[in-house]
Amino acid sequence: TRTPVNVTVTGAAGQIGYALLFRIASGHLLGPDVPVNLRLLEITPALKAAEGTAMELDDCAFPLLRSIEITDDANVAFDGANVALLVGARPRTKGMERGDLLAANGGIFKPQGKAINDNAADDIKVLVVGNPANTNALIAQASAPDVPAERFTAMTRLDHNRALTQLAKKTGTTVSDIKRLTIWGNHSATQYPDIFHAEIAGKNAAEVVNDQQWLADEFIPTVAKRGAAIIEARGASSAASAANAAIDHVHTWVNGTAEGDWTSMGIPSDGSYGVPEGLISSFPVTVKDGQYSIVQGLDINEFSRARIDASVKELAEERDAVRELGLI
Ligand code: NAX
Repeated sequence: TRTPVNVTVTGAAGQIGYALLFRIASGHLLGPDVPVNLRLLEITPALKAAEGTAMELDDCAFPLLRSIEITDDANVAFDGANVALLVGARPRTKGMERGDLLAANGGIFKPQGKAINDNAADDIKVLVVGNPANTNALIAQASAPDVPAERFTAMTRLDHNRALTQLAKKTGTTVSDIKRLTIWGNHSATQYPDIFHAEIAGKNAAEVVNDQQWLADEFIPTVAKRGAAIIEARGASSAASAANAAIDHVHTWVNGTAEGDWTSMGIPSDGSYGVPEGLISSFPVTVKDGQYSIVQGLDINEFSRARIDASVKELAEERDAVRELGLI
């Protein structure tokens, strides 16, 4: 049997945590033959709720779940961690300026980055889900100088999955017919879902759609504003779909992309496609043997260029703001 993998989840008592933990424990994160030790990090007032979730995990008698540890100490939570899902974050509340939001999240992601640096396993892989995810990932990364920078990633897989379904609906196809879709930029309303390189059952997606107005006025805003639409409909933000995307992101990172396809991940830029080096931005990536690489050589048309640049500009502004706050 395989050695158990240590998986740390922060914000474990939150709504995404509740949707995520059961799927990790049942083998969906890493595979049906990989046992897991769960480490749940929460703030002190939420420890009791995390214990309640742990009781339910116990009651599932998952064969792959070897242990559950609950703590409010980041050094304990990340001790020996192989995979870290950073879900807990400070949400934007009414009247909060961007600077306040970034500072509040710096107070969370800076110490967590340091705790990862000091305690995690050598093969640690980090996924930041908590918003603003890309910049929170940058903050954590900056506090973990001993961890290779590329191990810090941010989640745009939910945006990717949202785009897949919107495109399938529009074209009367299924999501499994669609390949090579890309989310570029920030996980925010400026993100750019790109179908110009996507294929639907082997045909170019933009040609199949052949409707620039739908693309600009419906598809892109629907994907980019989906989070707000879910809140409006459900009275609460995306939880199960966000947890599902986190599972997809890590599963792909560990197990690879399918031949002929790629996915979207927020990763440190190496300067590809004019995205300044170091910004954590979403790119098309293939994954093999636990290593991702940016898909190279795509032709970026004017329509795409303007949208990628706008989202990257926002990321650069966020980076400058956290730099000014002394967080990176
Ligand atoms: P909840 O408010 O339900 O849960 C957050 C949990 O984090 C709470 O239990 C809180 O006690 C805990 N927490 C706060 N500070 C912590 C710290 N320092 N250490 C450990 N735990 C801490 O939020 P939920 O709906 O679960 O969402 C979590 C985050 O995901 C939010 O920032 C949200 O904006 C973000 N999302 C990101 C998405 C993405 O695609 N990247 C989509 C879904 C979601 O909106």
